[in-house]
Amino acid sequence: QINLERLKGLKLCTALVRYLRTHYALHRNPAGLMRKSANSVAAKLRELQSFFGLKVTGELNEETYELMQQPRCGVPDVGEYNFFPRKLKWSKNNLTYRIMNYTQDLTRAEVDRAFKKAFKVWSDVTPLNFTRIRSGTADIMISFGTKEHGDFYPFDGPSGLLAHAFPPGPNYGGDAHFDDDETWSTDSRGYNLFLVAAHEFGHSLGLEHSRDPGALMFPIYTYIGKTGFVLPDDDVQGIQALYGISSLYKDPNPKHPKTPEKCDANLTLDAITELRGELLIFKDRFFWRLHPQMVEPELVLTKSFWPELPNKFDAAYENPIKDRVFMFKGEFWAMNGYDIVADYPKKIYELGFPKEMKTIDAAVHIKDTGKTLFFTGDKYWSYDEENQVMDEGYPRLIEEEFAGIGTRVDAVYQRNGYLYFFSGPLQFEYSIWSKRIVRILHTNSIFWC
Ligand SMILES: *[C@@H]1O[C@H](CO)[C@@H](O)[C@H](O)[C@H]1NC(C)=O
Ligand SMILES: *[C@@H]1O[C@H](CO)[C@@H](O)[C@H](O)[C@H]1NC(C)=O
Ligand SMILES: *[C@@H]1O[C@H](CO)[C@@H](O)[C@H](O)[C@H]1NC(C)=O
Ligand SMILES: *[C@@H]1O[C@H](CO)[C@@H](O)[C@H](O)[C@H]1NC(C)=O
Ligand SMILES: [Ca+2]
Ligand SMILES: [Ca+2]
Ligand SMILES: [Ca+2]
Ligand SMILES: [Zn+2]
Ligand SMILES: [Zn+2]
Repeated sequence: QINLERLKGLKLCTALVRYLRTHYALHRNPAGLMRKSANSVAAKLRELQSFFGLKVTGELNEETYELMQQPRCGVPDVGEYNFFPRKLKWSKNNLTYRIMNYTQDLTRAEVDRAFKKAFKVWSDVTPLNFTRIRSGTADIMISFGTKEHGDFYPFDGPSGLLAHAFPPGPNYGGDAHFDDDETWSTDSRGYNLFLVAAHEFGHSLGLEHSRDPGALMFPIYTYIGKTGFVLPDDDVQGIQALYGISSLYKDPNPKHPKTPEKCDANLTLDAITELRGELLIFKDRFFWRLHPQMVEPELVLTKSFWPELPNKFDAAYENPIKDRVFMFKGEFWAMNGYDIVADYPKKIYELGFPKEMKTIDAAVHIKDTGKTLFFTGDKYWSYDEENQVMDEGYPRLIEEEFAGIGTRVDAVYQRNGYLYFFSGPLQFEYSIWSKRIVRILHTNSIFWC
């Protein structure tokens, strides 16, 4: 008789071992040494969890399993070549590439354009120069292939591994391979060829994976939206450490987005809300997930959770009675857990705001009164959740009710009878019961900095 639980466990275990072999240099054990290898599996699993900023347990938990399901680059997170102290890089700045063959998903012109644009991402910020050749051997040979495609690093059918590339060197060195079992696109469908290629060419030039979830060299694929791609600061620092800065100033966009540092003394926030006991803290393209039992918050790209939503929010709040989270950016969306509720987004005037009002700075729901407070500019509004109407007599001045918190609120949330107002680098702890500020803290103290 087959023990189903055991079978499921074995399958999971096989998937885990495969993942760790592909991405964490877990070596095959000689047959018969299964017990001994359990330790090294746990050690590699700890490396994986630490790389992605997950809770480091050395055990296959749900969070880790979810991460293993995400589409990603096939290059290891800890490269074999990491063991060599020297950095792998090209010793010349004029590099050639050749497109060996094409995918059926796009026209040839679209593929050519995607690769050209992907090389430009790197040549804009370095002295590197890429020239396409159509015959002979190029430094960077580009091809599409499926399953086993000639280099003993087979692809795996749809999703999972998307592509891989070799670090600089002769022969295979620099070459980039794309899994043709994926659906490649020039937009949000399937996988965006330009985005994946820009990442792979980073490897072709000698970059390894970054732990920065905002970096292009982060191993997990995230579609970042239609608006123009700008190379994040972490990648700029990485590539310039290898090749230096362009002597001719070529970089048209000096604003390379930085990933926020939670302990920055000047940290400011965009929005905060609870979601079923977890705190979501929004900042730029990111949010931190803060579990009550965890000290280390997890930083993720907003787009990696909701590809179809804006990447930045103005305000957010939870209504625990309805078990909904509402997130605002011009319009607003309702979330059921992490799922977007149908029929959204809605216009904010549907809540009873004047039509000319376009943005909300901050919002918080107060359980005891059933009211939601909306802050905008130096005023605030009170919304009756039960009757779904804006209360009479609003807006009022923030100063009148919440003296001392200033004239503008970036973000606010409620916990244990206190409102926590964030304004610039400061946080005001306000007692709902005694109606006064009881403490002033730094914004970053929300992370115990
Ligand atoms: C790259 O090629 C251009 C033109 O072919 C040449 O002017 C330049 O000096 C070359 N740079 C290097 C580093 O070889
Ligand atoms: C890049 O290479 C092309 C073709 O060899 C050459 O025309 C161009 O001058 C080079 N540019 C730089 C900045 O080296
Ligand atoms: C493209 O070229 C690679 C390497 O030569 C080969 O393995 C692969 O089968 C080719 N793919 C297609 C779609 O022709
Ligand atoms: C914080 O801001 C002040 C004033 O703008 C500046 O002098 C200081 O360097 C900043 N500190 C950090 C850590 O960025
Ligand atoms: Ca695949
Ligand atoms: Ca090569
Ligand atoms: Ca805000
Ligand atoms: Zn990669
Ligand atoms: Zn390959």
